[in-house]
Amino acid sequence: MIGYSFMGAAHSQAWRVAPRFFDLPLAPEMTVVAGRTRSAVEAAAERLGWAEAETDWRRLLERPDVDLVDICTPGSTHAEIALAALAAGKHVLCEKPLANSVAEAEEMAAAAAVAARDGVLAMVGFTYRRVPALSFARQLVAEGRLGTIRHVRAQYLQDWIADEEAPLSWRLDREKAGSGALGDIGAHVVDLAQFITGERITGVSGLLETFVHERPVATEHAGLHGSAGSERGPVTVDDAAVFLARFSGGGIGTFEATRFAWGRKNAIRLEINGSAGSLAFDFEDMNVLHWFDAADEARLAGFRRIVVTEPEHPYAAAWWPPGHGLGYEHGFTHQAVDLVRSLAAGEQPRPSFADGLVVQRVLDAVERSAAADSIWTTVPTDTI
Ligand code: SOE
Repeated sequence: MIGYSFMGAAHSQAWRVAPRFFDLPLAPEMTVVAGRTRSAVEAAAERLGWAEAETDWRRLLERPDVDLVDICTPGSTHAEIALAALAAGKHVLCEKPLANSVAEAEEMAAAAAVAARDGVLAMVGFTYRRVPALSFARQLVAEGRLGTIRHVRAQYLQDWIADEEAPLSWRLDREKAGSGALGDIGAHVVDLAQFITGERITGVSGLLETFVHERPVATEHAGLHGSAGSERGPVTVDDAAVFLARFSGGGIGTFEATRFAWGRKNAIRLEINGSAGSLAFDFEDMNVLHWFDAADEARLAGFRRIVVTEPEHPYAAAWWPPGHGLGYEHGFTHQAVDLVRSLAAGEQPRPSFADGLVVQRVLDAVERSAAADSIWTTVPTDTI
């Protein structure tokens, strides 16, 4: 694994727990973790359960006892590491978004397609696909229970930079993160909307805004938390993104991504209306999926609150008795399980790098649309 902060910790937990709860055809071994600072990476190895620590990720690629490289670093490093790992014949799991630009994502998807011919496989970490309620939502849509998709309403709302004095973390630096709320969290709902509906986004009209242009520079590595000194630096990404979308099946969508929604901590909210019914989900109540069936007798009809913890639901049988819900980390565990099973079977894991490129193209189209301001129509605000 390369990187050991928030995502590195989540992935480490998944590698450790996956074989304890699921029957896996291969046994994951947490061989070595890489990071730049010796003392910090050694402490992380100890804390997260890795056997060894390295300060140069390239050395991981030379080791015959490394089969899979798990990339948990900022987006600016994904392309270089993933391309080198695939060239070295290592399978790759890469955190989202796949890259910081469409050009990088195209190169990565092309390299992954070539590597796959030799059985070297790559996956991108859109983990929320593996929240049981969201996997189940996809099943319901695939079974035709929603009919033709008319509306997708998608939001990803957080509040960790709503405080204007929150430190300037790497996620607010375009060089490192590629974009702001759009790529960091908007990418997840773009992927989920397409995953659940089984459709593609074919066009967008976007609006991006940066509310706070300068923040105190972080005194230590700052992720979602961290402290800052008196020096200030520029925010170079969007703070919020909204966009309209058209879907390949004829439906339309509205998307919103922001880290300025006070009180919303990790609210991934999806509502999908089809010709035969509706689905609704909120990650802040992540074990529940709401389903409305338009075929129900009118006097009894209403949204059904389905607690997605029955053994018949995706992934649930491996865990606790019905009603004893799962949490954020379990999506990562399911990702590890599915990846190991795909590797053992020699099958392409999903989401593939090609799926990551699909998301990257949507993000890029939103940015281009927002920059062009082309279909934005100004409303006169002068008083009469
Ligand atoms: C920060 O907004 C963040 O950690 C994202 O980077 C993750 O992708 C998301 O799952 C949780 O929030």
